[in-house]
Order: sequence, then C-alpha cells, then structure tokens
Amino acid sequence: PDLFEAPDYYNIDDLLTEEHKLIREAARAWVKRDVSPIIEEAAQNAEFPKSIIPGLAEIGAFGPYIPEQYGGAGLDQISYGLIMQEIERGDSGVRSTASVQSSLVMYPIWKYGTEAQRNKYLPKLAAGEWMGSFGLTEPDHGSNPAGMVTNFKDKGDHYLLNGAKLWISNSPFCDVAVVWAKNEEGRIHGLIVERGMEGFSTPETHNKWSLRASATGELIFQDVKVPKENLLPNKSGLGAPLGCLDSARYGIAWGAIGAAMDCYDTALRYSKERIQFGKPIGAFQLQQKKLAEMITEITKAQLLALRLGQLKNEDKATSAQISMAKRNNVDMALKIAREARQMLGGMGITGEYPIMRHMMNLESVITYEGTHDIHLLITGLDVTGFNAFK
Ligand code: TGC
Ligand code: FAD
Repeated sequence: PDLFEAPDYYNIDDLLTEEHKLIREAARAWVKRDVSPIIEEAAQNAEFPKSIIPGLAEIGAFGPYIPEQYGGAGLDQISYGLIMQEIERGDSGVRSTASVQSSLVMYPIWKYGTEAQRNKYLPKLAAGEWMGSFGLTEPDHGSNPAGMVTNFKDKGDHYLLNGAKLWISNSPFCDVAVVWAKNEEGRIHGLIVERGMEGFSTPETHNKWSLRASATGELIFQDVKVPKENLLPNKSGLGAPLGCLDSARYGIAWGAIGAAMDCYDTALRYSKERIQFGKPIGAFQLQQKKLAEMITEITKAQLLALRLGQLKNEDKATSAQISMAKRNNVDMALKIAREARQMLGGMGITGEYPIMRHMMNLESVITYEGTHDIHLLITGLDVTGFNAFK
C-alpha cells in the first residue's frame, strides 16, 4: 500500500494548478504516513482513531474553503475535492469525519450563522479543537427529512428542544452538534447544541460492518434548554440543511475516486505479481477486462468531479448536477471495490489489503447523504419536471 500510484490516464493533472498539486501531495503524504499504517487496526477494532485529528486540521481538511479569517484554509473547491480524494484513499470513515466537520458543521455556521457564532465556533472547529456532528436523520425520517419530529419551543429566554436523531457520524465524541428541528409553526431551523447541556446525550451505535473506523451514534434531546443565541438565524426551511448536503455530496464525489484508485492500484499491482497457470493473472483477458473497465470508470469520474469543481468555483453548480456526480462516483467506486476484491482471490477478504474495508465502507457511502435511488430520482425530476418521490 505504501507504493500507491494515483492513475491519471487523461493527463488531468495538466488541468490543475501548482497549488492544487501541492495541496494534494501534502494530503497524500499525510495519509500515507499517519492514516494507512493504523487504519486497518482501527477498523478491525471499530474505533475512530482520534490521534489523527490534529493531522486532519493541518492538511486543511476542516473547512478547506472556509475563509482564513475564521481559521479555514481559504482554498477553492477543487482543492477541497482533492483533499477529500486523498483522505478517502485512506478510508471513507476518515473522510466522513472531515466531511461532517467541514460541510455539515462549519458550512452552516459560516453561511447561516451570526458573526458571533462564526467567531466562537469556526476557529476551534478548523483546528480540530472541537469536533462537530450534524443531526438531520431521525429513526422514522431518513430519505424524507421534511417529516422530522424533533422540535423546539420558545420559552422566552431559551428554546426547549426535544427529539432524537439516528445514524449521526461523530456523535459519540462531538463537542457541538448542528441540529435541525421544527419550531411551533413547523418551520425547520438549525440549532447549535453543545455537549454538557442538560438532557443532551449521544449513545454510540455498535455492530456496524461498514465505516468501522468512524464513530456513529444518536443525538437525544430531552427538554434541552438551548440558549437563543444558538439558533442559526440566516436561513430556515429544508433548503438550509439541503444546502449543507450539496457541499458534502460534492466532496464525496471526489472522495469516492480516492477509494476507487486505491482498489484499482492494489489490484493492478497484485495482477502483475500473482502467478497462476504459469502466468501473472494480469495476462489473462478476464482480469484485463476488469482492470480496463476500472481505469475507464475512474477516468470518467475524475472528469465529472473536475468539471463540477469548476462549476462550483464559479458558483454555478446545481444541486441536481451534484447529485449526479455523488451517485455516479460512489457507485463506480463500489463496483470497482467488488471487482478488485475478486481479483485478489482469497487474499482479497483479508485486512492485509485495503479492498474489503473500502468495499464495506462504500456500502454506507452509497446510502448516506441521499441514497443511490434518491439521487436517481433527483436527476429524474430535473430532466422530466415530474416529482416521483411522493
Ligand atoms: P423539496 O420540496 O424538494 O425541497 C424543499 C426545499 O429545499 C430546497 N432544496 C434544496 N436547497 C438546497 N440544496 C438542495 N440540494 C436542495 N434540494 C431542495 C427546495 O428548493 C425547497 O426550497 P423552498 O424554499 O421551496 O422550501 O423537498 P422534499 O421534501 O421533496 O425532499 C427532496 C429530497 C428527497 C431530494 C430531499 O429530502 C433529500 O435529499 N433527501 C435525502 C436525505 C439526505 O440526503 N439525508 C442526508 C443526511 S446527512 C448524512 O447522511 C451525512 S453522512 C455524513 C458523512 O459524510 O459521513
Ligand atoms: P430510508 O429512507 O428508510 O430508505 C430505505 C430504502 O428506501 C432506500 O433504498 C431508499 O433509497 C428507498 N426509498 C426511500 N424513499 C424512496 C422513494 N421516494 N422512492 C424510491 N425509493 C425510496 N444522517 C445525518 O443526519 N447525519 C449524519 O452524520 C449521518 N451519518 C451517517 C452515517 C452512516 C454510517 C449511515 C449509514 C448513515 C448516516 N446518516 C446520517 C443517515 C443517512 O443519511 C440515511 O441513512 C439515509 O439518508 C437514508 O435514510 P434511511 O436509512 O432512513 O433509509
């Protein structure tokens, strides 16, 4: 794994700036040094490796595109994508932690928060001093978050928050949570809930076969008194959390390429070394078909992500374009992981190689941030004008 080579079949590097390449190299070197050697054991033990938090902050993974005045890295969207790609080459769970912190916690505070909220939270989140989680999904409302029942009431000098969120990345150790809840009129608002507030608990979800190196849990609110200054005032309605998802889904479209590259690279090298019937298995047509299709799909995914990044830099990317890239690239990565796993034969099921871990991780990635089917329906709605959700 330490010999990782990132395929660039269409000379896409020529379309990147020197700064993009430097940022990617820094992230790649850090993943190789600090993530790859420990991640398999962390996944086997179902533990989030907290020791990597300072490193994530150092490579700019917490708020890559958040302005420097708030502690962010002040980078463009392609740099953000490249960082996500490199992290997910290491592990989708580590990328999840970065996605949540950046796009689901820092982004809403930056975009929908007050100046006081930005100054209080963003520098600490960018430095990894505080970790955040994002509570949208509920036990009975996953694909349909508009149906949420978590709610808050105005009690004069504070809000009273009740309800529960399920499947929340980073919840077990988060210091702050951006929580989406309905007010008395049924309008969705974002609230910043802090660990230590009475009635707020974060039990961990155990026995996952996927994203084992990422901590997942619940957010439970029992009559939690939330100070009024913790409401995000500048946007409400379902469009507020969905705007955060746009940013996270974009990062996932890049991240999935990293996981796919790692599987392809591992399978390619194995195919040249593993001898059966007197030949390297890479000399057999059936194995070449797998590798040729993998590099074709990775190349297409790279072009999709890069063009989307250009559109995002110009503030022109639509939510439907982001859905298409998230859906295509995660599906691509999962299919490559499954094929690459087979190419390693029995070795493919072991932790000696990263493929099975990527494959199991990607089963979550294809479900969270909008399932594979929900993103297809978003494209369907966009091209036909007919809403097939309801
Ligand atoms: P709909 O009526 O279509 O829209 C409601 C309002 O939202 C606006 N909107 C968007 N705004 C910004 N970005 C988007 N992507 C938007 N999509 C819609 C829309 O214009 C409307 O605004 P307004 O002003 O008219 O009110 O809403 P709907 O209830 O029909 O739902 C649409 C649907 C199904 C696409 C949406 O609910 C959806 O995307 N569902 C999937 C849920 C989901 O993705 N959950 C993710 C939870 S977080 C997570 O998984 C984190 S994983 C963490 C990690 O990376 O580790
Ligand atoms: P459901 O919505 O119950 O869907 C079940 C199936 O029905 C799916 O195949 C779906 O595609 C299909 N379906 C649903 N509606 C339709 C329809 N209209 N038409 C056709 N098919 C449909 N959420 C957060 O808020 N924050 C987080 O940090 C977070 N982290 C996560 C981490 C992990 C490891 C996982 C697994 C999930 C996480 N999620 C998080 C939740 C995730 O976003 C949801 O699991 C996802 O949105 C799907 O919701 P659901 O699991 O309730 O499935």
